[in-house]
Amino acid sequence: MRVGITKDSALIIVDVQRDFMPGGALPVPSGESIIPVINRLIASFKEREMPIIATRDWHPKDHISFKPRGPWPPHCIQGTAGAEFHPSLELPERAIIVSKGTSAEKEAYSAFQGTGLENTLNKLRIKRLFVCGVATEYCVKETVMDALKRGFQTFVIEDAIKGIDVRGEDKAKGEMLKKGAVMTSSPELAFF
Ligand code: VGL
Ligand code: ZN
Repeated sequence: MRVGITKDSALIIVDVQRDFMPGGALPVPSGESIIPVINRLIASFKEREMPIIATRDWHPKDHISFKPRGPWPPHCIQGTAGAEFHPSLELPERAIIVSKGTSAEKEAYSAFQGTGLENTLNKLRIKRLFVCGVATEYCVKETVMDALKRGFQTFVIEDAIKGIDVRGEDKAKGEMLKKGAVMTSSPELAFF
């Protein structure tokens, strides 16, 4: 759907970190393919001085989501190379970094969970969120669901998200649509 990026919009880039990209601990297949698209989005938002928020999974080394307590291999451990943003991601200096999953005993897929993100967005008078990143089935979906619950108009940029597999991606997209997310793509965005 054709969508206007108005002055009350922010870009949210979910978890574009080394560990979620090929070669990392928990890779999204071909995850790096969305990075050039995200870099163009960053340039467009930056040019217009609109907020750019980059989330990162930022776990302590004994995080509850790690095997055998949880489903995942250790990933995005605070301060390690795997937790760094991918080197190809062109994050501007003034990007707002949101760290999540920072408590050992709590899983947090959503960027709104225990981060103060809602407060940050309200202070900036943001009403519309444009979401991209990985993984569609986990952190992208949960972030979108929480944004909708909190009353943000939430747009998912389909050519700038990537999931683990097609079935999971389709299911996640269906769930997001059902709750009111709007699916769009980077060529359909019109900046005002
Ligand atoms: C994620 C699995 C575990 C994600 C984070 O960013 O989607 N997935 N932790
Ligand atoms: Zn994680």
